[in-house]
Amino acid sequence: MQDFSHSHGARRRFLKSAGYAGIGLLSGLALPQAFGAGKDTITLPFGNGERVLEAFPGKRPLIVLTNRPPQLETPFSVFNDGLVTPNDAFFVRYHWSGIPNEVDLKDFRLKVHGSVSKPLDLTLEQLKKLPVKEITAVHQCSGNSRGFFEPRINGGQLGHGAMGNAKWKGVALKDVLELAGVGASAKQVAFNGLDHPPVPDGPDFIKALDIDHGMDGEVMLAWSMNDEDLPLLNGYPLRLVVPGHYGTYWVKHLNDIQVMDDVFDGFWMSKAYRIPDNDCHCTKPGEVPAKTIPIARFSVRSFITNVADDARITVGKPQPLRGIAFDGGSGIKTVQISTDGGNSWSDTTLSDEISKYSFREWTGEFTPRQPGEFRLMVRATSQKGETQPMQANWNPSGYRMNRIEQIRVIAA
Ligand SMILES: Nc1nc2c(c(=O)[nH]1)N[C@H]1C(S)=C(S)[C@@H](COP(=O)(O)O)O[C@H]1N2
Ligand SMILES: [Mo]
Repeated sequence: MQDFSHSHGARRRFLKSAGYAGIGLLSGLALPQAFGAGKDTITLPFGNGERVLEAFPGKRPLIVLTNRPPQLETPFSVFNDGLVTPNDAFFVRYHWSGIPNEVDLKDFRLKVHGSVSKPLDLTLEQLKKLPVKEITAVHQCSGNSRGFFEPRINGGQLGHGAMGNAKWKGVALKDVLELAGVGASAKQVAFNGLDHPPVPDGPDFIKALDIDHGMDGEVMLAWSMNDEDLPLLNGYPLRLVVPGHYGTYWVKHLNDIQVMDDVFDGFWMSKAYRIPDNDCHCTKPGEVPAKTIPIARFSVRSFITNVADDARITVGKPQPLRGIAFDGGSGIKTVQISTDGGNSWSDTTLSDEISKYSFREWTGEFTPRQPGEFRLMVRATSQKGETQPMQANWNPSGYRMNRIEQIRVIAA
């Protein structure tokens, strides 16, 4: 098994090697059923954070949240390897176990129907004849980093690895909808994929966007990710890409688009993936929000990627710092670091913007002047003026986590 968390100096998670689990077995302890026995595991930095690493088809070993359906997290060290997340390291999330094991392009059709004058039934080849578009954009699950909320919140206990940045290639949803002739009365457009619930009364995973959003020219139907076909687990052969918006809208194995004259009220819009309708999209822990709205754009975030928690650094020697920042599409204005608990902040240097939806690289440095423990904090501000809070904005579903991240280093 490839031990990629050691592929460079920095790591953020602690890898327990297979050998470590093996020691228990050899010493005759009753460990055959022990967590991850015989497998590589990784420990996310919160309670019950032990996870197995496993390689699913088309993927390198990733952090397993669930096996059926596969829900896989990207080890954090990958985000220091480059600004684009490799396909084989990209996270995977599904709601239902009825996922396609293979898709034959001979049989695949994209249907566009509902409030349209010309319903469509397109092969992928036909779809590819429309003008081709490309965008580099972050894809992130609403529940990314949920495991860090306190008090803890039900749902997948994710570290920071349910995000990634890729170059998506496909066609504009607008071009497809125009080809189908969208009715003037259309309100929303709903998206369904090939996967299905394993039980008859489970609500199929269907998501909807307002028609104006669907027609903005940015929402895409993508068949390619980083210049390759989509990996099966990331939605082959076609998925929705909704730049700046949480992954819940990025419907995979997309084969059905329905234009609607009403607001779609299926479970995954009217009950799930909703946030408190207030400025912070937050509540006091345990409180039920008075009113909720569907989750939409990413909150602004930033991370230090090149220094691991508890790294040893040298007094008087500049320690290079590097990381990533992104927001919901306004672009990153500044990334600042603090080494004094958030009392003072200094600007870092931003690298060129690949796109306003992409990870943006920042670089800086820190020179410890005396020995001891330091906390390095990183904070991004978007072009819209949105910034990151010191305390997480708690909400009942554990979405939009974007508290200021910090790393402890020890200078000697
Ligand atoms: N068909 C289908 N599409 C889906 C989902 C799903 O369960 N089924 N989950 C959504 C959610 S919540 C997320 S975060 C992303 C995950 O995309 P990925 O697996 O490519 O990372 O897919 C979205 N699209
Ligand atoms: Mo998600």
